[in-house]
Amino acid sequence: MKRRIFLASSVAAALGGCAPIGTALNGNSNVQRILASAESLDHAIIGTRGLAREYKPGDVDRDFRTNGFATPGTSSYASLVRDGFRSYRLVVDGAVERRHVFTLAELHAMPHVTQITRHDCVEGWSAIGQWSGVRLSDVLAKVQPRADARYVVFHCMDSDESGTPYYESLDMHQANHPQALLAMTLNDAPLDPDHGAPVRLRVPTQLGYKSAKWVGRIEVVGSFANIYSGRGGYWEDQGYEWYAGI
Ligand SMILES: Nc1nc2c(c(=O)[nH]1)N[C@H]1C(S)=C(S)[C@@H](COP(=O)(O)O)O[C@H]1N2
Ligand SMILES: [Mo]
Repeated sequence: MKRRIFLASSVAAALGGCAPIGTALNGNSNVQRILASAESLDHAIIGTRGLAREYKPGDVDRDFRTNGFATPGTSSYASLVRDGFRSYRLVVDGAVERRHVFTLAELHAMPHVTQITRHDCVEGWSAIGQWSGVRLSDVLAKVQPRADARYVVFHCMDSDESGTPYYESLDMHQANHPQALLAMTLNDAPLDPDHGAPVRLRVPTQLGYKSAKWVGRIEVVGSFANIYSGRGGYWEDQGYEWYAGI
């Protein structure tokens, strides 16, 4: 894990961020507020609105490796797999006008987009895959984020050895990016359990750890200060940068 953190911060440093300062001062709420506003400045400069490169079918890596926590070993996940995810529900709630619980069929009935993009993991490997699913922005439009909404938090169905769940977050701007998908297929096949079935986030403009697998709930919030250790993601709580733009 130390190695992962080291690699993460060196990647952040290589990207031109001020990782060591940011990490050391992260505990201070005033500093966090300043960093949060600097982050939106970053987006304007780095161009989070810019599009990640899209590739051609011939570029796809047929063997897309898996990484991260093990596929959820819980009995509830096992029963989801057994019934072909018919009992899966995606709860979208929090700072929204109309909380909604989506079935997989409902998600499949929404307009789908397909993109061939590269996934970059901080551990030093990449893979090109063809993903399809619904735009996160379409799902958010359905629930109507309130004026106080600032972040979108993805709660996952897996957890570490001590039982702490994986989670991630994007700000509203990143969440409405046209390439931010709730992916349901990889390389023309329904997402398999190891790649995050039935629904995972795919954010090709950011490092791999942002692309949360096994998403069970999407919570729109004004702040993530009170969610787990308050830094916006499982790995962020261990020291990774929250902003992981490539
Ligand atoms: N829920 C969950 N999502 C996760 C992870 C994880 O451990 N749990 N690992 C992340 C990391 S570090 C990477 S590189 C990618 C790996 O996705 P893949 O297994 O489909 O290659 O998932 C990301 N999303
Ligand atoms: Mo990763």
